[in-house]
Amino acid sequence: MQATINGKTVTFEEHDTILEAARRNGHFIPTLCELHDIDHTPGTCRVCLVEITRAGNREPTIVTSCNTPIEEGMVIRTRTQKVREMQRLQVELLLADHDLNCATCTRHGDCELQDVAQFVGLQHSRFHRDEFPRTRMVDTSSPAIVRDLGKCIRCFRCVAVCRNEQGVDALVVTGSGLETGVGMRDNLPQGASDCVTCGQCILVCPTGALGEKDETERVIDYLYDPDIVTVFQFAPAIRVGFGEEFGLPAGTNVEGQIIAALRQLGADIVLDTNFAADVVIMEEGTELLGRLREGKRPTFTSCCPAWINFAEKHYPDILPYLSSTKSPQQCFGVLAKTYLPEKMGIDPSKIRVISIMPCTAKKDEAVRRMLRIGDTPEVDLVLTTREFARLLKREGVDLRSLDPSTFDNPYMSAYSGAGAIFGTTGGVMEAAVRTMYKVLNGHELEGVVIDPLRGFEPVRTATVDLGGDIGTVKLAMCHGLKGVRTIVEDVLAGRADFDFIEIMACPGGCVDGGGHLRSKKHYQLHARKRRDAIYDIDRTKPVRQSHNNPQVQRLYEEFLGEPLSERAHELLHTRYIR
Ligand code: HC0
Ligand code: SF4
Repeated sequence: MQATINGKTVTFEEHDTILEAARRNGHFIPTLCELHDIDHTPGTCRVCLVEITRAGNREPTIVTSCNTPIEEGMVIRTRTQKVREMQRLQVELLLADHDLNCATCTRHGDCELQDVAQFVGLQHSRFHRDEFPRTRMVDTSSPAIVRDLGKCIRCFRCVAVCRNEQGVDALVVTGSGLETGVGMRDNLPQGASDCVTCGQCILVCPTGALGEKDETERVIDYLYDPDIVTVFQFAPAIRVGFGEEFGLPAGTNVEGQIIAALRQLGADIVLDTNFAADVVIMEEGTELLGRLREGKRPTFTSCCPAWINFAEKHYPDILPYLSSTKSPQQCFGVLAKTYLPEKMGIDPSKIRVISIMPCTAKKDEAVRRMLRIGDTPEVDLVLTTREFARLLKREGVDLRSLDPSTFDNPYMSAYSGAGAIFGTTGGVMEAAVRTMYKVLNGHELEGVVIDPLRGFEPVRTATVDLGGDIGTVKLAMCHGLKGVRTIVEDVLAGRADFDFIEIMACPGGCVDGGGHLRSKKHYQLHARKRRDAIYDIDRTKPVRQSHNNPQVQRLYEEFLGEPLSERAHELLHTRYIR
């Protein structure tokens, strides 16, 4: 089937829209609401206008290309004067109802609305108001996410991703006509809503309407306070996603540059969440073996905080099935304020633990009331990948110009390949198998990779013979909360036959977390490359099992005793709220 776009013949497939055919043939049409990766074409922004003349028809008409099917013999023009004028007017109208405080917006220079305004050649906005009326609220009630409705252009991508990709359905379209907007279900503030703070809505927002709660100012306070000892940790997935913020190819491992950047910022101690991931395996693996011996099945992993929020808010009956082991972020925090000061002779009250995470829900986790040591939070502050980039730019540090550095702390920085693969889906499970096998059999598992647990399918399963008194176990991994809903309902209804289930709330796991860099016009663009980079780290690590991490062995010998010891229980395990 053929049509013409701007005088060139294009071929197309049945059910193609004009926009799809144009894209496939290299013709750019601006859009703000449409997002192909999540099959979202609400037609609300109306900037994808084109002029068409249907076969056998002489009169051209203007249509929105995202939801108009292309037809045989159709003549399409994307750059006529009329199209350009109408697109420009449309963008002017969008800006008339937009808080244009661009210089103070976190999306400044990285905003799809700015891009489109440039594309249509808008040099003056006739309807601009110096003072934007504050009738549209800013919701700061969540510890993790800020919604600034003055910057919302009603594309409804966030509603679509929350409902269709995550199955949480916390966001809804509110009002009608000029009052149309996006709100939380039942008109609740975000902090009191069903939102689980996964941050997937932020990844698709074209403007600054959705973002994390920015904490860069507080980090700078800590860094320049001579009485404070700053202890930084960064998550498994950060090192393979952060380079993109500075223009490096997706999947570049910038661990060494991150260490160097933190030192240049003035960090006192730079450590690694991956070390704590190894500790988690020691605890969670031991806990799992105990539960299997007691006939308790299945056990769900507990390291993903949006999953914990989802379980608590949406399926409280599943909570008894969750591992009690804290996440690596929190195990790190508590050890950095107990074990580390004991070893290094530091006053624990001076320590501030700062995490760099590809995740918005980690902010939520850090303020949970059961994750405190007395009055002090285990983790003082969480920066997303995006905030960490903002911090470096604010402090004038260019990641690309830095020579890679290495960790120098003998207590909490070494990690195994098992700790590294936490950052991608199936990694926690694979890491646990490596250690449980050794515990049960006294020798290492041959061939440490468990292929069925690797991949991108939303649910993956494997049957593994662990040997010893446990024998064969059935494992499952599920990422993306829509699939999680199904698996949880199956477990509660007695329809699921699994021993251990890994859950990651974000589709793709932490390598595609809601705190990572946003890809304009795409959702989950770089997950594959980031995941492959994580597997490369595992492959090249001399130590690939958590129990063989010498710093983990030292932690148990000198501080914790055994996994699940009284001290380990007190520090590394938690409970959930019904
Ligand atoms: Fe993850 Fe984690 S693996 S949740 O995705 O378990 O954020 O990267 O830091 O805590 O380690 C995120 C990533 C972490 C934690 C670890 C786990
Ligand atoms: Fe929905 Fe996640 Fe956004 Fe909350 S953070 S509104 S759960 S997509």
